[in-house]
Amino acid sequence: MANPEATPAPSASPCDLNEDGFVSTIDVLLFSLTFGEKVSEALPEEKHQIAKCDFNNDGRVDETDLFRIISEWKPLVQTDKVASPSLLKETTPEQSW
Ligand SMILES: [Ca+2]
Ligand SMILES: [Ca+2]
Repeated sequence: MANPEATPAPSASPCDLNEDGFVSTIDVLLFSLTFGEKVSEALPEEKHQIAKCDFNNDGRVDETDLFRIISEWKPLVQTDKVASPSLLKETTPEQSW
């Protein structure tokens, strides 16, 4: 029986784009670089990253995928690798789009 209190495996979320085990600001930053892109129109070298950000596999990175990563984003789990956190400071999970 699965324990509902159990923490899922760190790499379980597709939103963990840099695969460090957390959905953090870095992942949101990576996501933002592909926002609005279509997988079918992506350059070959960008296709993998864009497909990765298309969490619901509908062929493009749009609001649906944004809601998904924000719902999984743990802003408190920050690393010191983010150079410009002020860029993302105004975006909170509570904010309506
Ligand atoms: Ca991550
Ligand atoms: Ca999508």
